[in-house]
Amino acid sequence: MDIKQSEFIISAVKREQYPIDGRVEVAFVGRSNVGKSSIINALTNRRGLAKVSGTPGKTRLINFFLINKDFYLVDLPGYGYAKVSKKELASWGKTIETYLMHREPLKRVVLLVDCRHKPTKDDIDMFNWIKHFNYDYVIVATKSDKLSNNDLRKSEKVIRDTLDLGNTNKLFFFSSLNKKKREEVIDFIFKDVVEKEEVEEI
Ligand SMILES: Nc1nc2c(ncn2[C@@H]2O[C@H](COP(=O)(O)OP(=O)(O)OP(=O)(O)O)[C@@H](O)[C@H]2O)c(=O)[nH]1
Ligand SMILES: [Mg+2]
Repeated sequence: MDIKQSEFIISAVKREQYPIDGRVEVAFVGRSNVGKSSIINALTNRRGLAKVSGTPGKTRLINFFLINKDFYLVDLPGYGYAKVSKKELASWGKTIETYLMHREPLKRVVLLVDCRHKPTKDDIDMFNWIKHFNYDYVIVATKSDKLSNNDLRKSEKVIRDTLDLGNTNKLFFFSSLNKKKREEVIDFIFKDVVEKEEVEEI
């Protein structure tokens, strides 16, 4: 599949603001600064669709993007940013929890981890949460341009071991900078959850 069309729909905090048209949703989660906004822009080929910033904690709301007029890509606020106040942290947790608690259209969660670091406790907590709520998931390791092939192999082992992934094919390395394997990562993330459309196209 390809992403031919994408548009920003709404920044939401409360449930009442979420789309109600029942279209399938794929949500992106990860630590602040992991490269969530960047990968959204890389996959949609839209430079400024999601705001990228060197300052962590930029995305505080739940952003809904409509893709190919068919399904939603949902950008959740990043976690693990040390400098937020307790009040902000509580409000972040509530925002994410409210969304993940019972979100019927949500068909898959994409957990992003930085390939240069061992997944943090926050990453592991988030991953356990996703599994607890029984969502289907895939993991994308970001910023792969920053490592040599040798270090990428080491990183893969660390990520697989830390998240206890075994040899499942649920892990993919990507760089939003060089966008290598863009088509493959799009298929990896979206294809089987939005497959209905593919079948109809044939
Ligand atoms: N080298 C490299 N840098 C990247 C890549 N992806 C993101 N970055 C950089 O990492 C920083 C954070 O990127 P964002 O996409 O804003 O990260 P985010 O996860 O959306 O951050 P928050 O919105 O704060 O949660 C920016 O300086 C990006 O330019 C990548 O694939 N390679
Ligand atoms: Mg962001």
